Amino acid sequence: MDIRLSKRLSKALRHDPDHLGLTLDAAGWTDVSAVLAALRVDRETLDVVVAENNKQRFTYDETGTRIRANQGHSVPVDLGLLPATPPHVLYHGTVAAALPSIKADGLRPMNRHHVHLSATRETAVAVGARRGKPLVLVIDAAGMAADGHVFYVSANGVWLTDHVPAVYLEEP
Ligand code: HQG
Repeated sequence: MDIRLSKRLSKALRHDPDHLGLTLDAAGWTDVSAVLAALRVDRETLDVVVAENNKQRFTYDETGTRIRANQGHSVPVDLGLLPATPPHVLYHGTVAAALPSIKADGLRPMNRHHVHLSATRETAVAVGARRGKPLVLVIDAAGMAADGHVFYVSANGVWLTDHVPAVYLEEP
């Protein structure tokens, strides 16, 4: 799989469609034909990225003519995700430098639409390692849900919520 192409696709479908002259609809979809032209790749190459991407970041619609990112957007899109009941605990991978601010404010979505949470510690380690020595926070997701916080799960299994108040974070 072409990792560079995957990263360009993430940028186009999550953060900066304008740069390639693409337009996302309200739910984040755009025409596959426009993506192929903008990225100058053929359909087979794109199919491999969609199918083999290690996080299943992209989805074709049922007709195969449109494509979107499954999560991670900074541009305003409504993925139409339905609330879901989370597992008892979820994990968030970060780095020690962020901890004082996280302890004060809880987890914030920062530039994305939601706080991104992982179902496994292993995934959270990988997420944190993007920024340095990974530090994994354990989140009392069941407690949050019981207190009325809403969770969503993206098509590729990333758990999403608006804010994790610090009280639900287990100190590392
Ligand atoms: C931190 C990747 C200070 C947070 C990954 C993180 C994930 C705070 C950074 C997905 C904070 C935001 C998302 C607060 C949160 N004060 N720092 N109050 N609250 N932070 O990239 O979770 O490869 O937006 O800990 O695998 O790192 O793109 O979020 O370090 O699934 O598909 O602020 O992105 O997926 O960074 O990563 P991000 P994330 P993809």
